[in-house]
Amino acid sequence: MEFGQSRALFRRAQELIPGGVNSPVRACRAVGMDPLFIQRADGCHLWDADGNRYIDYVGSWGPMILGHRHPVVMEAVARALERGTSFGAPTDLEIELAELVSAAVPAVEMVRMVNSGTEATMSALRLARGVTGRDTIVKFDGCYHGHADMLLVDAGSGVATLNIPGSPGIPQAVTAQTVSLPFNDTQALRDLMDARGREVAAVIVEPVAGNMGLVPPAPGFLEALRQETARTDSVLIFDEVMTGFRVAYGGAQSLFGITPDLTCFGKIIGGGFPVGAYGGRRDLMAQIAPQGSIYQAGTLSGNPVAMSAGIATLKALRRDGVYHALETRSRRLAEGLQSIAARFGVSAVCNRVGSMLGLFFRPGEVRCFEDAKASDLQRFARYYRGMLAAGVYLAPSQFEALFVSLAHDETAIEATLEAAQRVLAELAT
Ligand code: HOZ
Repeated sequence: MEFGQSRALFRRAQELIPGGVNSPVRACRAVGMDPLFIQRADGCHLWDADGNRYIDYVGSWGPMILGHRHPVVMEAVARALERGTSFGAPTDLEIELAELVSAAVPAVEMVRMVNSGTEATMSALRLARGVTGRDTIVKFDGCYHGHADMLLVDAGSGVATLNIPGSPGIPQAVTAQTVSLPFNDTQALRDLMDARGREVAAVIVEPVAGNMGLVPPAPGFLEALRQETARTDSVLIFDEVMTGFRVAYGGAQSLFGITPDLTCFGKIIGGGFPVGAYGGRRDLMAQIAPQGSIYQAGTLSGNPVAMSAGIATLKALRRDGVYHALETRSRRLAEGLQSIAARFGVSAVCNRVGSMLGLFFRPGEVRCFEDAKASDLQRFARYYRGMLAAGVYLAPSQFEALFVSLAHDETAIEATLEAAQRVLAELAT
């Protein structure tokens, strides 16, 4: 494979853009490569600037659940563009997307559109602090809720990938209000809430952790979060930026049967455009300005083009058989990867919930960030490079998830497994 065009673009990018990228993980440092510059995408495929074609399991880090350039999304966007690109004023489209989200996720009685998952989580936390009059927030190690100051504590995603202990520029006084506990450690949560529950404004969690690789909730963990927050009158926030409309149409909360007070969304609800949202109990959401006094705003919030893409995506996901198809293909991929690794004696464990997967290069279960961090990162990097050379585009970090889309048909899944067979055979040697 030739990468000359990507290399030239990367050189140019580094002159003006820090690290040559607009988000750190995609710089591919953890896998010892330079980033590929993408020229176009279609279905489950990406083409880089040198014309190399890949089967794409990044899917823009989650949003592309229908596959790239899905006709219903392309048509909706084209129709929206006819009307104009941004008005900074309400449109019917915002109501339609809000109705779709609320119908899918009954815990969302009211919802506010924003522009990213980061905005959604920081706004939900401001709301929780505002309504409770408390300052402390509880999160879990290896979960990543965007890059707001108070949340960059033992975080996953790029913070884990680049092994950043805590970012300069964040006042210690801000992170002092954040407690981070081990994911899936129910006892640690109960102990904390026994001791300090009445100081806790909110407990925020990725109900399925997707930023330390993929780590499902242990039985009883989410139930304990619900019980402890209810007992201490603190707010339970599910960060469903990745899992919303992904692991089920109603998100992880419908899959696991737990009702949070607030939910954050992003990725899929924007259909590939920059959208986030937070919503939940009416009595809480009614405290947001201008209905209430807790302030949050945004010029491009509810952008009509982005709303149209989100509406088209959610409507397409409502069709019969969609989540069954995602489940079947994702199961085949996960089981295939696991059995190929076993056949070649490569210590690896594949976690999966619906169409989100993580292959960790280590023996035994991965239940928390400490487990994930004990993976063989060098081996992951070799696997990544091998798969890329075989035409499979994965997230360039052990601490990110893989996303299967409806465009990943049997041919794509089997081609991926054939590539994995060659690469894992080589890794075994
Ligand atoms: N932090 C996101 C993934 N979990 C986005 C990474 C990127 O866009 O580079």
